[in-house]
Amino acid sequence: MELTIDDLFKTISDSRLSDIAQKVVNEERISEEDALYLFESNELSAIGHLAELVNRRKNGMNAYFIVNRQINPTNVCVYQCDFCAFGVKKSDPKAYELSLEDILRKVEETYKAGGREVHMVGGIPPHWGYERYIQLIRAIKESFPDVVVKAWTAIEIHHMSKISKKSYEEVLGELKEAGLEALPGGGAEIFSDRARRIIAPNKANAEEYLEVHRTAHRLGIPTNATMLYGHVETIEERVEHLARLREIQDETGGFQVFIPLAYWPEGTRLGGRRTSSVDDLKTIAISRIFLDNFPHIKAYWVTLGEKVAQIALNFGADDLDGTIEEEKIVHSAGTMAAYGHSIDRLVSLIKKAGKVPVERDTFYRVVKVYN
Ligand code: V47
Repeated sequence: MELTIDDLFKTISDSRLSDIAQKVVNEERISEEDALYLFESNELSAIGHLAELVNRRKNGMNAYFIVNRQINPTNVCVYQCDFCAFGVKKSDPKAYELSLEDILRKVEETYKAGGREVHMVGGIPPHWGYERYIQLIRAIKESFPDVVVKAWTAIEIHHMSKISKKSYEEVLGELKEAGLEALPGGGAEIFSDRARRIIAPNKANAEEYLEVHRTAHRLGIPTNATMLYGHVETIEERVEHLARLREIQDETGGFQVFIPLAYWPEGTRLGGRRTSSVDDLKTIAISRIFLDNFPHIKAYWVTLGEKVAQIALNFGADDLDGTIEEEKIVHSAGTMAAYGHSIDRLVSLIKKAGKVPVERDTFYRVVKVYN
């Protein structure tokens, strides 16, 4: 039996938490201080209930997934961020680069299996020219016009702008003309300059990441946003990250979904420990409560694992991402999740979490409801 709001208040003995809960019930925005208080609180169950209240208002009982494929054209990367076990130098024996034929073959496999989204991101190879990024999009769209290409993170867009000496607006305009329809959220990591200097000192900074997204929204390209947590960042820095996203979303409304990404340390230069499930669920739930202007929160099964992702669907999240087929980035860092999932598996995970599985497209339009 589900807890009512009255029952929920009976479980809260702490008056500050009760005030925050009242704001959530009244649909008032919570402050950064409130979010910080929630991160410091041990009342996981109450926080989860509040997040689920917000989620049900927005998404009812629907839990979304997509039939898609991730493609990483290369793992060669000039940046060598310490938290990342995927990117390698060109001389590394693990370095690879897919040919255009390889990429089109992968898209074709997914297309034949009913997939209509390609999520394509990679390293930043020193030897790629600007045109290569554009041509890859154009080639996929020419062969598969009804596949949505969600490609290149803000880090890649910033790099393209640097090597082509074009503005973000020009780069994104040319990519859009070639067929790009959405930007993924990768590359945000953590916006704090202090933490970013430790984990990713060389690539685009927070301002640049956010400006790429703002520009994409202005051009009518929807984007996603992420936050990598559980490494060197403080709770204050997590809240600052969420606050910067909320502020831009107030301006543009162009973000579709927020995806908290739990850090996996294996094989990284940064090392450290895995996040706890309590931290994962709390971060999902607080994100749902704080980001009141984001329509969706993703419980990315690759970083959370299936079980925590299922619980997250009752802690404010409404989306599991997709079938994926061959995730490489988080697998390089030790996740024990599968490389991909069948539609049946995702439908079953969602049903067992008590939600209604809804297959969606990139833009959260309903493709099929699995009653
Ligand atoms: O940007 C890198 C993260 C991201 C590690 O937009 C790591 O719909 C954990 O952004 N441990 C790529 N995470 C994945 C990503 C994503 C995934 C699914 C959907 C969407 C979307 C975006 O993975 C990177 C980085 O933040 N990452 N290394 C690691 N060791």
